[in-house]
Amino acid sequence: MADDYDDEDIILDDLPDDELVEQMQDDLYDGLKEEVIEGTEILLKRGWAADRVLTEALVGGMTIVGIDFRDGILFVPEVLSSANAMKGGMAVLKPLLSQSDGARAGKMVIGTVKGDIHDIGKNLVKMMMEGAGFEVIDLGINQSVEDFFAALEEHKPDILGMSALLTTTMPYMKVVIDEMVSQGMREDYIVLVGGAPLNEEFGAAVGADAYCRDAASAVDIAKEQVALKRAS
Ligand code: B1M
Repeated sequence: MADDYDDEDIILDDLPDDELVEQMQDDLYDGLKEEVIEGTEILLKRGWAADRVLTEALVGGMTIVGIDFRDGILFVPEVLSSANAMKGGMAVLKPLLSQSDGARAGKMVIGTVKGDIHDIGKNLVKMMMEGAGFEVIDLGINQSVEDFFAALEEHKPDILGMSALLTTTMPYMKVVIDEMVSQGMREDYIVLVGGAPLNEEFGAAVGADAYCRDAASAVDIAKEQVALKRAS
């Protein structure tokens, strides 16, 4: 039936790389998890590095979703299914991004701050940090000062990482850092912050050691900061 020509008729494996990436971005947009997983596997089979699949196909697709969400074209349920499709692709990439050569580069506790339930970016940071040899304790979303402090006490990490995706929740990072200062424990930890609405000025203003633009820079900055801390 001519009318039935839709995504089901597309054989992903027959598409050249550029069209496959475009198709995967469409599938992510439409929340088609199985197709996103299949596309991810095909690109890997074709020799793409895991971080390239992540950046070009998955993060690229989610950027388009973000624009249409902002513009009122997509709504929460649709964005949730895109996020679910993205997580499907990320699960395929996880073992590859998390391969490490054994030596522990350091320990990090990370969470999304109170009031905020976005976790895709944080999860990526976790994967990339693990891939670089860090041990990462992921507290999840909606974390209060008390939650962060309990985890610091329990795990004694080198780094506290905080994520926020909302302009309304990013100030909570300062609440956590200020409380660290008042309890005399700020200098015991490297504090790294990240999330789409943040920038370097914000990181400095809240008293973090650094703002991390993306997961790859989080890894570089974490390595640098841990080396500095160990040298001092
Ligand atoms: Co939300 N949402 N959302 N959302 N959502 C944004 C953030 C928004 C920008 C969309 C828009 O309007 N364009 C907007 C915020 C506007 C603002 O604050 N100015 C927004 C809004 C308004 C909302 C709600 C309020 C909508 C509503 O209910 N009316 C609501 C809030 C819920 C809450 O948190 N209380 C809401 C809900 C949701 C969903 C649940 C539907 C879903 C989240 C699903 C999930 O995470 N499991 C969702 C999504 C998916 C998005 C967008 C579309 C995508 C976010 C994402 O995953 N990006 C987002 C638009 C956008 O950002 N383009 C949007 C991909 C990810 C890889 O990037 O998270 O930036 P990112 O992470 C990067 C870096 O930032 C950095 O590294 C990561 C990897 O490179 N990084 C760190 C992040 N955290 C780090 C921590 C570190 C280091 C680096 O620690 C050391």
